[in-house]
Amino acid sequence: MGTERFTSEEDDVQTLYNDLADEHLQPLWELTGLLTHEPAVSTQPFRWSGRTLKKLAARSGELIPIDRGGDRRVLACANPGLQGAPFATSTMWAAVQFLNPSEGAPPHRHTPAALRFVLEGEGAWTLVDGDPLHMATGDLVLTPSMTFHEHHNPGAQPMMWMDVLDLPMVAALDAVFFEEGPTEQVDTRTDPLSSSEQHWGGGPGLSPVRHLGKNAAAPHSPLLAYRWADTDRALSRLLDSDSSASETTLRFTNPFSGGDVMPTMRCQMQRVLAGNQSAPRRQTGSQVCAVLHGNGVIHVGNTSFPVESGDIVVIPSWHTWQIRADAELDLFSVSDAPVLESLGLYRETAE
Ligand code: 1HN
Repeated sequence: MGTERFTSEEDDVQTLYNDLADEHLQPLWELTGLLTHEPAVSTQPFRWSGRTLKKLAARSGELIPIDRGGDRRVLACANPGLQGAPFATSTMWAAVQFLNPSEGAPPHRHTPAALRFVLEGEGAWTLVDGDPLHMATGDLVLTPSMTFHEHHNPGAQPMMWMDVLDLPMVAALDAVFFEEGPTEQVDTRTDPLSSSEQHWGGGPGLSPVRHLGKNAAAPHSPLLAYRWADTDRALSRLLDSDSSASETTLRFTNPFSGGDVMPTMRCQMQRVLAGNQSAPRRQTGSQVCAVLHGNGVIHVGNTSFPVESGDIVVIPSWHTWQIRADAELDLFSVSDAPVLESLGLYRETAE
């Protein structure tokens, strides 16, 4: 396809523009919208209802076998601002994945990093490089870049969870690689405690000396599962420590480095007590949020979404957002903030 042919009323300038277009060149002086005073954001504020996601995922579970298309039964959240792309934000994929009892999704690995967050249910396992990680409500499970991963559900109930990947960002960088696993067979092991947690989940601030040196080069957390019981206890203690506080936020961190769990995605959990509003905030970079518990309203830019547990909400870059909790609200969020921070592009304002 040719590049845009600019027009001029002066004949010799028009001739120049024709010659430029033939050479795939564009005159900057005719271009507008390249440098905006503030980010020109295509990603739109949006909410996917948890009830609807659950119903449509269950219908997919009845109709669609798991081996059709990518070996995963996944409904991608497609942001209406992104021209039909199956992306929740310009940098992040978000989706729900559904597994029937006794189903398995075979191993593969890819450069885009992924995480799973469970909004409801339990009884499925994700194996990360062969390590079986149980999944239950409120748990965060990591599948860092290029780790083999597979899922299976030995339970009696179907299971659904949210997937978030940095796929659009890795695709924009032309760095997507994908490989099938060494076997077609799903590994159906179900250890009660993963090896990752045996080594790194022993207790607050306790790191195994034997493994400390080994993780130095890894860009992601060696702890691959963050359990709801721990997150819940930490949130409660933070709020108990300050009787005037009406909200608090925890960041999921790499116990080895203290940094984010993965180099491209930041994970946090915010609790807003019933009858309160969080402070309004805005920052560069986009967020995918999921309501774990409670209900209320999330204001994003000029839009207000009534939310309840199970809902997924997108907060685009540089949009002011605020939470109103009608019932105590726990909001899990994933953002691309580590990337913006490491590139010197992170900005934040408290309104
Ligand atoms: C993927 O590997 C999974 O392994 C889920 O569960 C969703 C979306 C895009 C690309 C890879 C999974 C995915 C995905």
